[in-house]
Amino acid sequence: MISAKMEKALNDQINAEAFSAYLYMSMSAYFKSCNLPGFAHWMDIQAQEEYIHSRKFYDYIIQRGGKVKLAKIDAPETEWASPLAIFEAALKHEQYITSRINSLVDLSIKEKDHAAGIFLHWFVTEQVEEEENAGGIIEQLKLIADSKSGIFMLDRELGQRLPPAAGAQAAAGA
Ligand code: OFO
Repeated sequence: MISAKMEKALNDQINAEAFSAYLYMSMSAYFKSCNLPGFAHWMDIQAQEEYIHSRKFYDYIIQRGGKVKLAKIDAPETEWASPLAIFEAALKHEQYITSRINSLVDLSIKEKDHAAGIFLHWFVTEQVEEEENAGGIIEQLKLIADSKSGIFMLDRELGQRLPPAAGAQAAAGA
């Protein structure tokens, strides 16, 4: 069993991850409207990953005998000034999610909930990758600056991003 406090905190995180999916879907739609299909594809894959994150919390709550309580998802932004502004917003959002995961780990320690602590370790590692991904693209966008051919090349590169399951297999060398 999980405590009522942990159950509430994990349910809140389902909502935060679902909002992440919504945010990246909105960013993808914006890139589509700018005729940048590769950037849009990258954000679509990101949104799929976020859905998987929300499901991990959903499944864990049920596995531990808790009750899943889904809540309303806030509306994300729909307009940004540039590709750089979008990725800066994505990085800021990921840093916020990292702080939430860290608070959940703190709660697991406070409550001596070792199972939750182990479950949350995957997210601690994932957040390192999430911040690195967004930060890396920000660096590339800063180098490209206003170069249209640079944006075109990066769009092609981001369009190669593999979907979550295939990406995990490739990383494992399968
Ligand atoms: Fe972007 O890692 Fe979940 O929210």
